[in-house]
Amino acid sequence: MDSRTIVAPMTPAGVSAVAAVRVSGPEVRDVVRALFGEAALAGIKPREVRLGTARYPRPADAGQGESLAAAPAIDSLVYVFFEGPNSYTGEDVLELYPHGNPLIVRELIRAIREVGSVRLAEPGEFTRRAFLNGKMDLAQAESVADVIHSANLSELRNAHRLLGGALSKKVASLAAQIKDISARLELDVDFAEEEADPDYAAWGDKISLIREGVADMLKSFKGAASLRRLPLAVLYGAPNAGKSSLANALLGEDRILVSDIPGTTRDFVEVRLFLDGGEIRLVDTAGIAEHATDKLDALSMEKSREILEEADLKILVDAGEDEARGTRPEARENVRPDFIVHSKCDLRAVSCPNEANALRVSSKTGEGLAELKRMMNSALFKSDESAEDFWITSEREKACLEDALAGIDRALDLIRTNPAVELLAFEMQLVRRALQSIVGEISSEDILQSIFAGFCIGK
Ligand SMILES: Nc1nc2c(ncn2[C@@H]2O[C@H](COP(=O)(O)OP(=O)(O)OP(=O)(O)O)[C@@H](O)[C@H]2O)c(=O)[nH]1
Ligand SMILES: [Mg+2]
Repeated sequence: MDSRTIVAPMTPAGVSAVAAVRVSGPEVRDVVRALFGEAALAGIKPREVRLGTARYPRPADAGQGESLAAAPAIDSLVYVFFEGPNSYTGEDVLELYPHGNPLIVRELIRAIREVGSVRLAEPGEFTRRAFLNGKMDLAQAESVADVIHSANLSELRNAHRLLGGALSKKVASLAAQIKDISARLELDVDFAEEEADPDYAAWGDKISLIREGVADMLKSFKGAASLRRLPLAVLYGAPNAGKSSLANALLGEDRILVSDIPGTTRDFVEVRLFLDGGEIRLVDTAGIAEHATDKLDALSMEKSREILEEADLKILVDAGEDEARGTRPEARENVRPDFIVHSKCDLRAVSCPNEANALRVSSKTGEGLAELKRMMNSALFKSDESAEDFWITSEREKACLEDALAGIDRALDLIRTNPAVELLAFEMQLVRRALQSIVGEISSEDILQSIFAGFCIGK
């Protein structure tokens, strides 16, 4: 990848109030001149918000007499110039905020590409340049993608912690401890003749402590599969218990068919619900009766059972009919509920108490709905972890930590056999290198390629 000036839209294609386009590289000043004229370039100040009319650049061979004002306008827009190294990428950067019409964005980018040797940016190329120019380390660069793709508040907080350098700091501290151990080991190598055997037990204790730090980080790993998956809450219970009515009431709209005929819902119905902590999948299932009335009924109930197996939160909707029949609702299909909703409480007297894991709710009057949402939120989204807590999300970082851990275990094995100090020093070197590659102190072109290829254009 070359270091030519790059341009890309930062916002998705579509109609919006405002769009954003970013330009980065050595020819940014030429772009300002071409779009806004010589006077605009002469008066430009870094980080100053300006309003201007961007015009199609004049062809290089245009006569001197032609004024720039004669060129047709692309859009009147706001723009900001950042002078390197004080910019996102560390290079000169121009950000433009035209009206959010894809046609304008396309024309603007086309015009910018006519300047010098400006080309379209590859996915993630702005962030890649930020890394190469020392604006952030590799772990932070990877967390930029997490910030963009976080699906709920706790993921977002974690991504911000990583971007703030939480992982980088921890890695740096472990690498420093290893460096310290290595230095002492080397001293031992130098004075091996004069001194007694090295104190292997003391080395072992120190290395074990480092092992704990590495193992903790590894344990925290949550891969993309678990991250991108929205939490799943499932409503289940007897036919006619009011499950679909409850799903509608939670959504605040009549999405799902409701009737007083038991067996109204056949296929399970999935909707998206926004809770305070983020978006979840809410599934309304077909009622599970004690006996299926026909083949279709049996199939519906089978589907309900299947989706219950995947659920993060199983909410039993109980209208009190099981109780009236003398069976326990909790025993329904042997599925243990995480929570019981005593539904239709507007129809019932005090027969349904509010307990720790149960709630009186009426889809008709709205009683208990806000409380139910709060409870679903706290069950599905972990509330504030301490500020130092974070989890790692990158497969690459996980692999580096696994390498480090394997090296540490080899070192600990060696210690048990009273080895030559050189061998131990060598293993610790490898561990340190594995840790350093997390933040990109040691990285190859292939690794960079695979990391930034997963980014979106314009980031
Ligand atoms: N008064 C009152 N009636 C309710 C309430 N919730 C549901 N109902 C009524 O109970 C009947 C069944 O409601 P549904 O929401 O279709 O029940 P369901 O559990 O989805 O039923 P199936 O899909 O057949 O398993 C309908 O006539 C609803 O109007 C409530 O909170 N109060
Ligand atoms: Mg239903």
